[in-house]
Amino acid sequence: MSQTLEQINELLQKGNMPEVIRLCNVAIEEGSSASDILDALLSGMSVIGGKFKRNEVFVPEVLIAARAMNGGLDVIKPLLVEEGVESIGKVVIGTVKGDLHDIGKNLVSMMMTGAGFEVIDLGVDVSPEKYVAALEEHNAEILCMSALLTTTMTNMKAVIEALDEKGLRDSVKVMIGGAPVTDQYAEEIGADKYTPDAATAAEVAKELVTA
Ligand code: B1M
Repeated sequence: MSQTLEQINELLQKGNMPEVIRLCNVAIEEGSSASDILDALLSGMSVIGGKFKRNEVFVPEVLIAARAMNGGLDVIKPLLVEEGVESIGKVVIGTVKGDLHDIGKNLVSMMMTGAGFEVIDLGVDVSPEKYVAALEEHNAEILCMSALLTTTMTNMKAVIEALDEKGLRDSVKVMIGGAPVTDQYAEEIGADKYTPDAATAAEVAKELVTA
């Protein structure tokens, strides 16, 4: 890892958003690839995640690290996203109701855009009604839901039930993901696909619309 990438990793852990943003731009000028910069950001976030788990840091520290992470992601977004790609379909994405974690969801959103999808990002804490309304408004082929909490992943099921009630279930492919989510859970709630990471999610979505 270059010195700049190491600094990005360390400053992200300290939650220093302005410096993370500056150094991401420096790394690009130095010729680092977007995926190398993403690795540096993710590895810094993973250190914070471990410390959070062991009660060595608390919510405020995690929150400022997450802000720095999102700041860095914004810088590399144009590099991750291929320009001038014709839309291959529409994706509605959001983090489920009660859940405020958005870093993974933002990554999925970027990868989907990069794969050529038009992405309608509903943000966090998205109710079943809001997902349904967005699918109806945009006529999207794919719905992606993210959940990071064992207590909120159950809301994915509520969304699928709402789609059923509205008669929309057969017109949309439902993809789910997030740390506590599994293949088995996808099967249990009747989702079409679980994917473990953002890059795989984009690949699978492409397969779904071209199948
Ligand atoms: Co939270 N938090 N958090 N947190 N937080 C976790 C998730 C936790 C595992 C930490 C821990 O205790 N070890 C734990 C959950 C425990 C559980 O339920 N089993 C936890 C907790 C408990 C909480 C609070 C309840 C803490 C509290 O208040 N006491 C609280 C809940 C708030 C709420 O949501 N209502 C809370 C709050 C927060 C912050 C606000 C401080 C902050 C979020 C800031 C933000 O997102 N803007 C935060 C963070 C940052 C984390 C950790 C440290 C990091 C999550 C992250 O961004 N990872 C996390 C610990 C951890 O995961 N190690 C933790 C990086 C991201 C790239 O990974 O989101 O997994 P991830 O996304 C991956 C894949 O999962 C996948 O792609 C990405 C990789 O390419 N993916 C998808 C994600 N979504 C997908 C959707 C798809 C496909 C793939 O659709 C098709």
